[in-house]
Amino acid sequence: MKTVFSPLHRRRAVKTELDGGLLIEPHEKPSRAETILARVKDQALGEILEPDEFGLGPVKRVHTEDYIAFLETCWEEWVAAGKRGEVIPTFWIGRGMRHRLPTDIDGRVGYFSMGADTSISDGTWEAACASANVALTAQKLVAGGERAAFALCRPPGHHAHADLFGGYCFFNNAAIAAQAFRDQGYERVAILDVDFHHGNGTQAIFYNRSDVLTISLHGDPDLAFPHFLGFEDETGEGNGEGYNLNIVYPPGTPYSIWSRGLETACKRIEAFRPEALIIALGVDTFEEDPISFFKLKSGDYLTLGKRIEELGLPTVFTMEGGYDVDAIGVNAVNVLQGFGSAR
Ligand code: B3N
Ligand code: MG
Ligand code: ZN
Repeated sequence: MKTVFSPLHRRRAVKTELDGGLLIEPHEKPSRAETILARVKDQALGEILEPDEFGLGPVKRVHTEDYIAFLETCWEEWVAAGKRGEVIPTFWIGRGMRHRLPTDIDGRVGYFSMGADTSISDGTWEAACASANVALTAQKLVAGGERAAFALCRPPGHHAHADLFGGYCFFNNAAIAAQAFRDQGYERVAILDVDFHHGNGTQAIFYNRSDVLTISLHGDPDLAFPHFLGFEDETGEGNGEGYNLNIVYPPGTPYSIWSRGLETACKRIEAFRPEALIIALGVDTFEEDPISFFKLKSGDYLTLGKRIEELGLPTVFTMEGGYDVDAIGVNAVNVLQGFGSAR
């Protein structure tokens, strides 16, 4: 399987994450992608390509113009306003307040964010654009006839809404790739999110649509980020009714339980008859992950990859979460090798 990787991910190297009232070293750090790349090389998974440049056209198919413009200039605006630290939102739209985009940078940062966990500094824009290009290049490979491709995206994407950043995400790489398939004539596309966290951005982007099926398996949002979306009664709206599926699990969930939801997801995908599949691939379901609470083991990721391959669909894997850096390479590449081994 070919891997698409951009060294520009290194431009996203923020120093802070607000966690438990402290500014800590971010969990989402450059060594994550470097460790996965090293494992791809070590295992000779296949050719490694740099992404093509697609410009902002495909990004604008998913994200709003005002949000994209904000992301492009927010660091410069922040610095120009005399702020001394990294961009961290402080103020949000509270209940009863107006959804009106302010001029002031503090107001704009709050307007376009879902939390204070995701700092922004110099280079975040370049890395986010490169990450979208990585996903689009993998999509192009698969549309061109490759059975599957691995988009080694960093920063990740599945929390990003059309006009919201947070959960370490800026552009929704999986959604951008899915929309690219649609724009190239694919009638139905499925997105299966196996990251520990709910793919809230992906759900929201396609919630009213029946052409992109969105499924996420994740930690109960009653107990875990993103806290305010991802419950099982969210099934889609309007034309999209029945085209969103959330499967939630409690702390301590092992693969033997998690995989029952995977079976439900696979059955739903088969019934949908998609022409392409996107896997939002997070490995923060791992038993040693520092911010999550499932109990998957490294060997389970081989089994997961094999089950995805059995769907028999052209497949793009977009990298999402996973914070045990010592294991992230083995676990992510195990999914891809499990996929390869089933042929
Ligand atoms: O949820 C957290 C969080 C949970 C536990 C932590 N511990 C135990 C140190 C620390 C943080 N933070 C909120 C931001 C989480 C973003 C999740 C990103 C992700 O992987 N999405 O798929
Ligand atoms: Mg998920
Ligand atoms: Zn995650």
